[in-house]
Amino acid sequence: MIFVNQQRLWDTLMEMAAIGATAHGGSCRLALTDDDVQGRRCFMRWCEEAGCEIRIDPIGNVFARRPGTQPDAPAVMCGSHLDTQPLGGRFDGVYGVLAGLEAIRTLNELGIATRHPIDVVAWTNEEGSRFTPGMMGSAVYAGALDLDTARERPCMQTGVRLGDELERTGFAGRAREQQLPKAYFEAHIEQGPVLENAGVPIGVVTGVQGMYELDVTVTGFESHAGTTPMSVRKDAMGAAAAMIAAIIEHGHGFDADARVTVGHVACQPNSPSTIPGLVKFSLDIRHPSRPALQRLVADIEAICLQRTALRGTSVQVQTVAEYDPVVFDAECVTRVREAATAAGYPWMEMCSGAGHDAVNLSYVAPSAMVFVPCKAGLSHNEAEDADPVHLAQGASVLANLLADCAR
Ligand code: HGY
Ligand code: MN
Ligand code: MN
Repeated sequence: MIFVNQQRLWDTLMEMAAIGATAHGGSCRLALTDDDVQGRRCFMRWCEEAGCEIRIDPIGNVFARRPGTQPDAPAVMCGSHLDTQPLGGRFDGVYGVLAGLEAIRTLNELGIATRHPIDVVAWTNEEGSRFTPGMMGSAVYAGALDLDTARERPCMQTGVRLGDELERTGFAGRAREQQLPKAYFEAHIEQGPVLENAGVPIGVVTGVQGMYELDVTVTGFESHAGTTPMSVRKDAMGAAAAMIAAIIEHGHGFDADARVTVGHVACQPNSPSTIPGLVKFSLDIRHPSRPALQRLVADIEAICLQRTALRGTSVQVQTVAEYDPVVFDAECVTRVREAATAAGYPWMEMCSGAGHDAVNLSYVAPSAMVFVPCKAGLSHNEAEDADPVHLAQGASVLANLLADCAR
C-alpha cells in the first residue's frame, strides 16, 4: 500500500488557496484571470520540480506527465480543476489536481516506476463562472465541444472572448493530444452531506446525475419609467421575474431529486429609471433520471413561453450544454473500491450531484471518481472545509489507483 504525506498535501492546498484568497476564508480564481494564471503557474512549477513534463493544449488544459518506462504506452490520467466560483472554497477542484501531484511526489519518494506514464491534468474553466458552459476544457478535450465554439464564448462580466483570454495569458497551447488515456480517475470533495452523515471517509462514485445548462433571453422594449403607462410597457424584467418565480416553484414541486437554479441574471440597461429592454438569466437543471430531466426541462421551457405572453415580451431559450446521467466504468469503479478496501478505509458507493470533468472523460476513456467528505456538505461557499485526514485518505486511494493501473 502507498500512503501519501498528509502534511505536505495540506500545505500545498493552503499555498494554492492563498492565491486569490477571499475575505471569509475561500478562494476566487475565475478561469483565465490573473489569479487563475498564477495558480496554474504555481502548479506547473511544482510538477516540474517533481520531474514532470508539461504540455498545454489549445483550450489551455495543463497536462503534467510523469514518464513511464514504456513511453508509448497510454497514460493513466487523473485531474480536476484549479479555477473556482467567485466566492469559492479552497478544495473544490483544487483537491483533485493537488492530490494527483501528491501521488506523484509519493511515487517519486518511494522510487516506484510504472510502465505507463501518469498524467495529472488541470482542466480549463470547469466552473463556468466567467464563460459558459462549465466543464469546458474537458469537453473540448473529449470532443463534446468544438474548440472554435469555446473560444468564441463571451465573458459574462466583461464580454471579452475566451479565445482572447487564452492568447493574453499564454495558455493557448499547441499540444495536440494523440493518444487517449488508459483510464481516468478524479478525486474531489463530495460537495454534499452524504459521507459526513454516514461517517464514511471514502465515496466510491458510480456515476453523475444529468444536467442541462440553458440561457434564457427575454426581450422587451426600453422606455421611461415615469411616463410609460403600465398597460403599454414591454417590461423584460417583469416577464423574467414572473418566469423565474414560476420556474423555481416548479422545481420545488417536481420531485425530491429535481435541482433547479437561476444563478446569473443580467439586465439592460440596468438603470433604475429605464424599463429593462433585455434580461438574460441562466438555468441550471439537474436530475439523476434522464426521462425525468427531459420532462423537467420541457416543463420549464413551457413556463418561459407562457409567462412571456403576459407582458408583450419575447423569449428565447438556448441550450448551452446538456449532459445525460453518466454511469462510470465498472472496472474503474471496482478498482476504486478495491484500493479503498486495501488501504483499510471504510467506503460507500454513491452518485455525484455535482458535475465534474470526469463526465467528459467518461466519453473517451474508462473513468471513475473518489470522493472525500466536506464539512456540513457545504461547497460553492467560502466556508467550504475538509478534514486533512480525509483529504490524505482520498489521495492515498488515488495514488494506489494510479500506481496499480499504470504498473
Ligand atoms: O456545478 C457543478 O456541478 C460543478 O461545480 N461544476
Ligand atoms: Mn469541482
Ligand atoms: Mn464547483
